[in-house]
Amino acid sequence: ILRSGYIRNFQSHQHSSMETISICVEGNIGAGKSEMLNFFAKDPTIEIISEHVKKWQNVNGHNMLDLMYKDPYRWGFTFQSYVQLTMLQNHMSKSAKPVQMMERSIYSAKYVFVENLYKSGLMPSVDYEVLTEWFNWATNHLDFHVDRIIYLRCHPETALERIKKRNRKEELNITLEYLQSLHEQQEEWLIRGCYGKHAEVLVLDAEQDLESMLEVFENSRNKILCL
Ligand code: DCP
Repeated sequence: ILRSGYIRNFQSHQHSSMETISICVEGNIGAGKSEMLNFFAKDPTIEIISEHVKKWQNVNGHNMLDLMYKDPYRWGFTFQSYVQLTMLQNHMSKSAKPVQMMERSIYSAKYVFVENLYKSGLMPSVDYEVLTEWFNWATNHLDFHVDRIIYLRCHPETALERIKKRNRKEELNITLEYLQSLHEQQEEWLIRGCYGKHAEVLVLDAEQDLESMLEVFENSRNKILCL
């Protein structure tokens, strides 16, 4: 039922050429999503929605991201419900430009992070059920669509290397095992389709260094932008 809402949104969009094309960039922590958005930000026909991490680091003075990493069992629900809200705000925002590109989506929040917290015993089942009900309701009743998901696919080892290099203070204790579980969830969702097929998925090999990735973005521009 929850997927039919999404598919309905997706299909109805297919019939309306006037609507903005909505693209979500997905991939593990450290996969290079921000770099991709920075690259496309130079195009005046694309509206970029990023900066989500900054919001999570300062919820009226509270660093939710930090609290979540310090004690996921206590703060996972609070954090993920805030993530869900910020993602919905992004999905619902209207753009005057023909293409809108956003970092992550409400779908990765649920299918990757919430599922992973629950499966690994880091989220009480009552918290999981409440988040699931909110997610089901929002994706079935709110009017937004996603046309394409770009999956920046890299090995968890590569993601860990990049996370260490950028040294975001909340992420110092991220382990390879954690990234492997997130990777598995992404593969379930975007490659094996275990949560249903929502939007068209374009997989890009994100193992390469930044310079090569920028070339990939340039060469795959039309495919990425659904042109
Ligand atoms: N996060 C989380 N739950 C979510 C989404 C993200 O716990 N539903 C966490 C993981 C990271 C931080 O938030 O610690 C930001 O992760 P992102 O992958 O969204 O952003 P990055 O800046 O890591 O992406 P990239 O390095 O690909 O640009």
